[in-house]
Amino acid sequence: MSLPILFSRLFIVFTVLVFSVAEGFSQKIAVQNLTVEHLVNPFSVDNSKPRFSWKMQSAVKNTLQASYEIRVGKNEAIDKSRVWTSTKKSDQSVLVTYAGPDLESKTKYFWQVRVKDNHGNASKWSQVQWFQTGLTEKDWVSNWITVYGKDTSLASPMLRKEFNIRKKVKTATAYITAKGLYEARLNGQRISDHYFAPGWTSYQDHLQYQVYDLTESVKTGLNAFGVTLGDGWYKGRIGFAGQSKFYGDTRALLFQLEVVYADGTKEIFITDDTWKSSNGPILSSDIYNGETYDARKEQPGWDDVGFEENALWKAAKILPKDKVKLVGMSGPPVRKHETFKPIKIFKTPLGESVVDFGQNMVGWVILKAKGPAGTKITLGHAEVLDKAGNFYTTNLRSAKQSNEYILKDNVAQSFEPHFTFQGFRYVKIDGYPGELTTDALTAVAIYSDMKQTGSFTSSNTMLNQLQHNIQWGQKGNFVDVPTDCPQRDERLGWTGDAQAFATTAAYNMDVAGFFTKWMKDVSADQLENGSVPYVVPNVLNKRDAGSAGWADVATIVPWDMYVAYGDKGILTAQYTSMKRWVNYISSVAKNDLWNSGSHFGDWLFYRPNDDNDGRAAVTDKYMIAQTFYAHSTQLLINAAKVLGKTDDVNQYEALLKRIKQAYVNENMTANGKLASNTQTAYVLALQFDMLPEENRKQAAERLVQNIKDYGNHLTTGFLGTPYLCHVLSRFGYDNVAYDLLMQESYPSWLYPVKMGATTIWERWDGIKQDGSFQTPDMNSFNHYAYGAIGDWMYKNITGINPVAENPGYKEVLIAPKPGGKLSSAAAELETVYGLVKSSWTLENGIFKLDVTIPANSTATVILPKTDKKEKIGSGNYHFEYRY
Ligand code: RAM
Repeated sequence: MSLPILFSRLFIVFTVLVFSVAEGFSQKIAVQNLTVEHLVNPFSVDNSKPRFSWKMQSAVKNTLQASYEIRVGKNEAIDKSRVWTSTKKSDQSVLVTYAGPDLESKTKYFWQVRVKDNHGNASKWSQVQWFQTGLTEKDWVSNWITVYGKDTSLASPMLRKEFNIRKKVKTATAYITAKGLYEARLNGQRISDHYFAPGWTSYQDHLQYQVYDLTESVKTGLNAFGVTLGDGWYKGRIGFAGQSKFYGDTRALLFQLEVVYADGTKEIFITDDTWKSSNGPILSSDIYNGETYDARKEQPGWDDVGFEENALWKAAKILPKDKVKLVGMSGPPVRKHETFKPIKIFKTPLGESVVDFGQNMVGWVILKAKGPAGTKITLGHAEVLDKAGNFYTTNLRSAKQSNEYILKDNVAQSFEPHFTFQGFRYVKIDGYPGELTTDALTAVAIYSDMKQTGSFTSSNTMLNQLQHNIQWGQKGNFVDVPTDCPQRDERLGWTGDAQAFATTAAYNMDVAGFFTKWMKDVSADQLENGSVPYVVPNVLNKRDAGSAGWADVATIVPWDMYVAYGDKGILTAQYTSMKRWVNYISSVAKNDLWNSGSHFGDWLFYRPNDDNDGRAAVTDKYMIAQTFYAHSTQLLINAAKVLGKTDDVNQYEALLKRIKQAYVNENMTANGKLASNTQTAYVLALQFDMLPEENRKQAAERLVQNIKDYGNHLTTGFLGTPYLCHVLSRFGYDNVAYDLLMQESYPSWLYPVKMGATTIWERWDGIKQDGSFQTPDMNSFNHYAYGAIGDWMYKNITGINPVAENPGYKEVLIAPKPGGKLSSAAAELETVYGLVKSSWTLENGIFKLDVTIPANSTATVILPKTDKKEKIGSGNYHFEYRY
């Protein structure tokens, strides 16, 4: 057969199955990656009916789970300590609900699972994993304590206490939380690698506690606990109005250590007024401003046994009981991640000593120094250098972002801050004794411990840098709460940014737990009338709420998480909040038209200055609001369908029809032109199906014309941007979507890349073409919103799509769309079923596609440029044909 004939038709050259079988397994299938409530071996499960997930590994193609058997017991010998077994013919392997007898609080349960597949293979029992239930209200027997007198000092108080562990220990478990932040130490060592505990929640409503297994760390006899408290979000500066003490003015600690001795007896150690407190080396520590640390004030041994408390150590004070609800962790803790060494140490034209770490990141610098006592070293942090190459901090507004270390006598010391973080690539160092070498400096990135699940690469290096920037925008702004920016005096949970970026976030990393936690805050901070704040946790004014595209986070994120992770539970948990938000809009709408209230609109859209009136890309805010009214209503209907709420489905379907009709009456001419003739107007109208079927094609044409009129540039802001390329693709304009994506001149996604960005910028032109900056009032260089294009890249370039009807990638749609002169692209996504891969090359007119689908999942592959749809099961597949 000659080559042309060979390639004349589509055919599958070969299908190989690559599989990995865990060492020691001779079985064809195995069960791995066990999680409970999205987390690996969680410590504080509050859900009385926790949900179990696992992944199947199979050596056999087209594998589905046919049945499972779960068992839960009270110790590792599960069979002998069994509390629940469930055997079911079912292909469910994600979030299977516990249905045994009531679980006891503060108890560790062990579990494992085994499965059979559709080919008659059986797995062995999985490894034993566990989960621990949280404390109930009555389990808390400890007291909130604070410092002696009033908590007025800027310094971080240290609290200490020695405990006598009288006998051999079976288990020792510490439950800790704080108002403010805490760092806990036992016998001279930090007890965990968590940072910023207890995390930021809507503190007026609920506060998280952490659980630490200290069985291996406590010793028989005396043990010393030392806990340092920081201001954090609770008491420090928060919000851009310069306020502090938003949640309270008194930092406090709640600590409970529960010991079970080997002989079965129990003892509980608590915080009370026998604890002592004193100030130490942290003279001040503030999230925006940074930390001042005076090593001369260290009290060596304060966190260990045998320390002699001098007169400065005063009895701690017990605080009255309060009503704050204590909850377990439903998301991951913040941890340290990548470290960076300087790529350059240099002097700026102004003579500043500056270090370049090569990556705009969030975290801090670990500094080594040695010098005469009293030497003060200051580390300033900046994201960028200015046009002249000098250190630039004006865009930080009033955030000082600076750490100060005061040396003790001539010993080598290593410093890092405790209760603050900085957004930076460059560090300016003043007062360093001796020569500054790279050895003295290490930058460390900190963020919520989300596993990376996605990767995307292509033959275009600028596109790859864009993907890198999107991922670093996510890392820097997913520090316990999804924030807009991590560096200036803001760092708030802006709801609009979070909703815009959520689907992209769920490709890059496992954000199931992260958003589960934050959505509880969205519900908690929802106003009585159902409106949703601009920021969550809400530290702005109560009435700062109800902006279209921001408040809709209440419906958008739960739905996105349901689709990405197959988590029906988040819809159940958020349903009331979703409905309250839609009902709020209805309550302020007149004749089904939402044309009141204050809205950010298509925030930071392109404002051309060469236009007649400079308003060509302005989209009417109420017109936008109406599209989000429809979108939120649609998502509420979707959720109601999943949850079987038929009455709601009917009621809101009728409402949705009226909303769309009202939109058309108000905003569309008889010829189908929209009141605002902008990209965002057409994008939102098409994305949310606002227009009658017969008007859509021409609307898409107008959108394309508008893009052409701007010389293949986008003009969209925060609300239009996430959907822009999706709408183009949906209406057959992949080529135009690629033109926008590959556009390197401003405004475009690649313009900042060309300007050397290592993260996503807040504005399309944070740094202008002449090297000058946009207004310092609002010019973050680490802001993920425009990174929402990542979703389109995964879904369209490499073609990895979830299928909402069968969420969590139980069913996958692989529909790659080559274009943009790319000769290859590849993406991987670790889903809740396992690894999905799609990679293609297009060379010499031959298109080759490799696809991997995990066990217990199926896929449809739509091969580009053919009408061919392939239904496939799990396994690895190769497709190849002339393109
Ligand atoms: C600024 C930031 C933020 C945005 C709000 C409306 O604070 O740009 O990202 O959501 O404005």
